[in-house]
This record gives sequence, C-alpha cells and structure tokens, in this order.
Amino acid sequence: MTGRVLKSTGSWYEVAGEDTLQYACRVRGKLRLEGFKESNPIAVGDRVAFEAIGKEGIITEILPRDNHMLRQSVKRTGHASVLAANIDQVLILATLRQPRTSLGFIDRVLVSAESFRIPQLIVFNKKDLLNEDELRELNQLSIAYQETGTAVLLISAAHDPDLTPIKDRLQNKVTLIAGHSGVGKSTLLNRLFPQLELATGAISGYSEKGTHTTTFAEMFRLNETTFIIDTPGIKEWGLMDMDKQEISDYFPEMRELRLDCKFGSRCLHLNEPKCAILHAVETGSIAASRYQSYVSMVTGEDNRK
Ligand SMILES: Nc1nc2c(ncn2[C@@H]2O[C@H](COP(=O)(O)OP(=O)(O)OP(=O)(O)O)[C@@H](O)[C@H]2O)c(=O)[nH]1
Ligand SMILES: [Mg+2]
Ligand SMILES: [Zn+2]
Repeated sequence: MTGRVLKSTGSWYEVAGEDTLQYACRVRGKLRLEGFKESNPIAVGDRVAFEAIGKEGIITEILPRDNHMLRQSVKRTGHASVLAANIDQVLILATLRQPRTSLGFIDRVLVSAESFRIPQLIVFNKKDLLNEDELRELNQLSIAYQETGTAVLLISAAHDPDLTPIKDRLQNKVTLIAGHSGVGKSTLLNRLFPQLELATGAISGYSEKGTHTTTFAEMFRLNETTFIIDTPGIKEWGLMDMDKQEISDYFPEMRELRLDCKFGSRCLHLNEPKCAILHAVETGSIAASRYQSYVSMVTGEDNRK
C-alpha cells in the first residue's frame, strides 16, 4: 500500500494510508537511505510504499519527490533537513507587528518555492494590531507583491469572523505554511479547522517574539484531497544549492527582463554596464525592496531586518 508521511520522529513515521487509515511505520532495516545529503531521508509529505500489519507498518520504499523545501540546520551550517516534500503551494504567513517579518525572509521563501515553480500565497496576519500608517504600509507592500504575480491576503486570524477566502484556497491541495514563530500559523489553522486543536502560544511582551509553540513540522489530512503542513517558526530561511546566476530566474519580475542585459546570462545585476534589471530598479518598475533582497541573496549577506 502507499501513503503519505504526516509526521516523523526520526525512528517512526505517522503515515496516512491510501485507505484513509493511519499507520505508525518504521523503516525496513535494509532500505537503503544512502545518497541523501539531508539529515532526514524521509520527510513530512513524502509518498512511501509500506507493508501494513494491523495499525502498524514497515516502509519499504520512498517514492520519487515532485519537490521539497529545505530547512537549514540551526546547529551545523551547510547542512539541511527537508522541511516537507511534494507540496502544491506555499502559504507565507507574515506580520508587520508581533513579530515583524523581514522582507528578506518573505523573499527567500518565495524564491525557494519559485525554484520548483510551487505556487505561493502571502497572507499578512494580525491586521487588527495595525494603526493607519501601518495599514497604509501594508497596502503598498501588498500591491508590490501582487504586481510580481503573487497573491496576497490581509487577515486577522484571531478576529476575522469569516475566513472562507483563505479556506477556499486550501481545498484539494497540499499547502505548506511557513512563517516566523508567533505569526499565528497554528491559530489560523485552528480557526479554519477547529478539529485540529493545535497548541498556540503567547507572544512575549518584552521581545515581541514568539516562543516556538510548534516544534516540528506536521501534516494534517483534512479530507481525502486536502492536506496542510504546520511548521515550527523559522527564523532565517536559507537558500541551499542555488547558483548566483540562477537566482534572478526565481524573481518573476526579473525573469524575462534579464535577457536584455548586455552580459546576458552572465550578468549578476549588481553593477554591470547596460543591465536591464538595474535600469528597471532605477525607473521603479522593480521594487527597491525586492532588489535589495535579491542583492542580499547573491552576495550571501544575512537576512535584512
Ligand atoms: N492580535 C492578534 N493576535 C493573534 C492573531 N493571530 C494569532 N495571534 C496570537 O499570536 C500568538 C502566537 O500564535 P501561534 O498561532 O501560536 O503562532 P505560530 O505561528 O503557530 O508560532 P510557532 O508555533 O511558535 O511557530 C498567540 O498568542 C495568538 O493568539 C491575530 O490575528 N491578531
Ligand atoms: Mg505553531
Ligand atoms: Zn543584469
């Protein structure tokens, strides 16, 4: 039988079987897990073949992945673990306050998803906390992202009486929810699907930061064709395995323009002469903040605040 991994502890895996039942699985001893450079060979979202024995199972094969999202190891830089595999869309949950999400973070998640052509959706949460100036800032930001082709929603997960616009976008898909700790990922999921009863945490008044209420990624099957992956808050999103030359390909507003650069595909759009991207930044048709994110990715600087 085949199934999808909902949860992984490293030694056993919770698998949603194609028969709609759930199985606690172990990995067959001689299953070769070599050739994986990531620290976890089986990730949430993986499709696996397994032999069921009652409510338990033994995984005999990991089926090929359509895509995956990597998470940089906190302890060992240069190493990564697979956050989730076989995703249909990425929902970035962001906030201007409590905590403030950096634009660098948003753009890095967008670029990671775009490198697999995984559709993206940005949802700004906690709009109830914003004053008029901040709401104006948020509206401008939303317009800038919408102009690059990314869908944007403004919500208050805790207070909006009706969240159906966002619920509708999750139907019949596997959605990964990414965002800093404390932005309200689990709160949003509880509002949309009360049966989940996920733990949510308080924001510390002192640091305005969350305190990692969710500690590992977990996928939930909401119905036969709808899955959602809640993830632990991620502070910095690394870009693994990406060449400098390819990064502008993952900025939709740069993708076609870059063909007009004098140095063609060798142009990194930093200070080269007759660069079409630099020209578009000067005229304002590429947002300055997006270009700043691009530069920080190419030069390998830390995420901007
Ligand atoms: N004011 C306000 N607070 C909210 C809103 N949504 C969530 N919160 C609060 O933000 C805090 C953190 O919410 P969580 O859902 O635990 O955040 P999370 O993203 O799951 O955090 P981690 O699991 O640590 O990654 C809780 O105290 C929520 O009540 C909102 O729309 N408005
Ligand atoms: Mg959470
Ligand atoms: Zn260029």
